Amino acid sequence: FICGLNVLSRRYASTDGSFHPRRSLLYIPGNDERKIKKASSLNADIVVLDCEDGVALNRKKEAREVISNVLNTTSFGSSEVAVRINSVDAEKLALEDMNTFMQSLTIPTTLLVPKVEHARHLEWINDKIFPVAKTLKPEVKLKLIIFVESALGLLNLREILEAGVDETNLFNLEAVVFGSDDFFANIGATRTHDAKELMFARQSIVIHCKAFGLQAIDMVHIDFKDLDRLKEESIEGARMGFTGKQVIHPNQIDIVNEAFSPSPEKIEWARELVAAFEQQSSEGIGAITFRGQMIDMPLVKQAFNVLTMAKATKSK
Ligand code: 1VU
Repeated sequence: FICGLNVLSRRYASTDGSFHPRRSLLYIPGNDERKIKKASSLNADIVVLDCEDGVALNRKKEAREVISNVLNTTSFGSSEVAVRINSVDAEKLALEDMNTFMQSLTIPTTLLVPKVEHARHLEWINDKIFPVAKTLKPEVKLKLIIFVESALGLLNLREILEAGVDETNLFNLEAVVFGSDDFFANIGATRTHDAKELMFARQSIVIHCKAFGLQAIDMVHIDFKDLDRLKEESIEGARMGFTGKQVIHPNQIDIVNEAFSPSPEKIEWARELVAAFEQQSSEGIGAITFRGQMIDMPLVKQAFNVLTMAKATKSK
């Protein structure tokens, strides 16, 4: 049993061994200081200061300066603070982003890298982007979150993640984000209300992430005034196995946090199941029943995941 728990505690773990829930991942354009400052009073699990799609080409420099300044002067409470740099394809911009942030007094602990399509992109990130961090801040091992936003990225995801979780990397890969809008454009799909045209891609991302012990972050709901659909889509994503969802507006945060948090009933179920499992296995009983059902290890693991998430989000 203990062995099982050790396996579980490695899943989704951070560099420091702790678990960071990322139920809601809030984007803020990096050059919009007003919105960035507002984020410190919001309840997002992770705040993403964006240098990529949320910022026009002629505003990139300004965005870097605003972000560096804000990192040094603003507290974001219990929210994790991350920066989305430009993509591997925009090599020069990505390196300029990284050089600026690593010279800040306070550096972001988590980097988001968009549009990853090949395992060699991960190698480039490790060889070109992270050495900047290693040189300038040798004491910190940064966390990495990557985006899948194209057919090629999805097809190559297994090799990408194999390269990503290599322990010799300079970063700790923790999550994959589904970049649904670029994905739509890339495959030439037409968006429908219930997004059924994305179902295969979403399931595929969940499965790849789970196979490598990573968090899976679901698509963004861009119609930010339609909160009813956001709720449905968030519940659906959580049921599919996603661990969080991207958001673009403060009004989306609470709905998403709730959908990706275990309910009180689920927590009670998990507590009782783990207790029953521990007691009955200590008595040497092989076939274990709980509430009339047979318990096996996958169910115990599920229960343990529920308790881990409940503990991590308790104070939020
Ligand atoms: O009441 P206040 O004036 O103090 O605040 C406004 C507004 O500033 C604030 N707010 C935000 N604060 C932090 N982070 C945000 N993302 C954010 N969005 C808004 O909330 C108060 C109410 O805002 P509002 O309802 O008047 O909305 P706005 O017209 O100000 O803004 C709407 C947009 C959509 C422009 C805004 O929410 C936004 O910029 N969102 C992020 C967009 C983005 O980053 N897109 C790229 C990433 S998503 C992606 O790549 C996949 C498609």
